[in-house]
Amino acid sequence: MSATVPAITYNVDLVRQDFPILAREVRPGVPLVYLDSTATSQKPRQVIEAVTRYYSQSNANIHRGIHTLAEEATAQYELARANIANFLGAQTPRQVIFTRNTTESINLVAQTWGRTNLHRGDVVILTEMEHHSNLVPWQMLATEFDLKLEFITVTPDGLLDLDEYQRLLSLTPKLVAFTHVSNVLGTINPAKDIIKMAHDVGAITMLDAAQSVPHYKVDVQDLDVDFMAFSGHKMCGPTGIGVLYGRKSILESIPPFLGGGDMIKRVKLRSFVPNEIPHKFEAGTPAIGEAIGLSAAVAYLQNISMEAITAHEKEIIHYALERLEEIPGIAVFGRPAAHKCGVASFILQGVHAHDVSQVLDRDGIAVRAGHHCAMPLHEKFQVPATVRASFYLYNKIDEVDRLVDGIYKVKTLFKS
Ligand code: 7TS
Repeated sequence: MSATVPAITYNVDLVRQDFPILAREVRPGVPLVYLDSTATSQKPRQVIEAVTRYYSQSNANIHRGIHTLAEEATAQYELARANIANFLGAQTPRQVIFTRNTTESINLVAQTWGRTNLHRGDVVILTEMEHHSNLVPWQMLATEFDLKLEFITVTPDGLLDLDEYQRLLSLTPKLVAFTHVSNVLGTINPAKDIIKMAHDVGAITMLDAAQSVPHYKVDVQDLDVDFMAFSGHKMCGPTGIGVLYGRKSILESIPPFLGGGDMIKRVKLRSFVPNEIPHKFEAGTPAIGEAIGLSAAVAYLQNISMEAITAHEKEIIHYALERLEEIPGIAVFGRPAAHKCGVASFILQGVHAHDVSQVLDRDGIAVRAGHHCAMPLHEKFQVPATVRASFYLYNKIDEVDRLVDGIYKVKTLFKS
């Protein structure tokens, strides 16, 4: 083994104590090595307790009642919105719309802004590295409105080809929608530049931040982005809660998404007047406890500091890439390491990704195998499936060693 173990100053053992699930054994005597945070992160007790506290102390429906519990629940839900707006650097909490997840946030934009602003023949630029969430909603719209979808290609190193992007911009697109960080390659895209270039030709921008907001300090005003989507469950928060951030003037100008209670100011039998933002986009009873849980997750991450989390993950991924690349017959996707966040997707010669994952699971190592909802990207690299190990604030260097030992076991078993 030639890789050097980095000296980590970040106290990962202390962080791990906050996550009850990390203490469990997958089977008797087999501790959990959780390397699947890109799919969903684990939850610290601070979040679990915030949700429990809400349901045990303040549970009521919001924006409707004038009794004490309803007022408490409303105040906590709106405070959660304000905390999240502050975390993102938004100008006002009214720019934070609660949704179920990234997928719903992107669909909201497609069905509201998209349906009112895109017309026959309009160009929408996407990339070859998108998660299906940022492909299918636009494909659905493209079929209905006869739009032209164009794609920024991915280089063999797993980067976006920005020269190609520059060429595509001459088509004067109406929208550029792209992922901040690839959930397969770990590539961190130069979002600020991509957004500026889009604005220079008058396009609106939509950023899929599902894999960036949990790991980096993301400032919406610095990025100058028009729409941004992310999920609570990938950033230590509960499932069932996501966010759509939007530029205020655009949110005010577009129609509502779903119809029902809360999204209206007045209703007559044959017509309605929509509510102000953000309520205009939040029809029906929202995920109140989950929004409060997400706010606790944001507070938890801020307390550690996003910069410290980013630095920790960088050390782990650099070590992981060094160690993985020592293994004969392995191919890791998406180098160079400098552009990577804590994601390593690979194939092992002669062994199907699902078999790798299954054998690793016997040793309690949770990785993901498949196309990771990025089938076009896998087609591009001509592989049906990859194995993906992903790292977050609670992962340790010795978990990388256990992964590597596990892969050697797979190789022995399959004689690869
Ligand atoms: N965009 C990206 C970049 C993602 O990684 C994901 C989820 C989504 C959108 C959708 O998020 P959701 O919360 O709406 O489902 N990515 C993954 C993954 O890589 N493995 O499982 C889910």
